Amino acid sequence: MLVRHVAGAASAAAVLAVPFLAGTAAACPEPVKVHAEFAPPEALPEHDAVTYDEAGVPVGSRVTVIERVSGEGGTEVELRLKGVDPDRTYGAHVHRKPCGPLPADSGPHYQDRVDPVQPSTDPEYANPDNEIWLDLTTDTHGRGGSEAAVEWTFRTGEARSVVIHEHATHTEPGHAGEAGARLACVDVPFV
Ligand SMILES: [Cu+2]
Repeated sequence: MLVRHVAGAASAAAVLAVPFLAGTAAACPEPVKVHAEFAPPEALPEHDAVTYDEAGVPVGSRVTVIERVSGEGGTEVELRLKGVDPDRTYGAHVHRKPCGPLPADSGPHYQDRVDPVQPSTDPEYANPDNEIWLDLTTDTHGRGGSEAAVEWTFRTGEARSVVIHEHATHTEPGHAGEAGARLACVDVPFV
């Protein structure tokens, strides 16, 4: 299930002293944390995490995503997977749209500086400083984790999901940002 720490903090601020709390909330917001079990796409929209490839990301395997925004205007995103293939490298990125019934529904990668040419495969834009890349390699028990840190924050409402891909992310011109099929997706209310 989705743990909306940030939503709770926001509504509490709205009920209490908004002018006083607004400043501190903006400087150091609560982390956004999502912890969910992958389910078939038919489970949408009640479920926050869906798998399109039950061999690579089994139903019942688990995902955790944590976003922390620093006071200096940077963003850290952490991804953890549990119960997926052992000894395997998965690609993973923050995408712009929510998960949907189809793998393509999550849209393109979120980019700080948006490439005027889409789909973006130019390393000038499709790189881990301008996007959030969360590739990870699992251990023998099918657990893995990764972390990305960038010096910018998301435009509100424009980063909505993390997509788990088939293999590691390419970096070469013409293929930068590609990581094969979209195996699974988890909705995250990034701020
Ligand atoms: Cu992706």
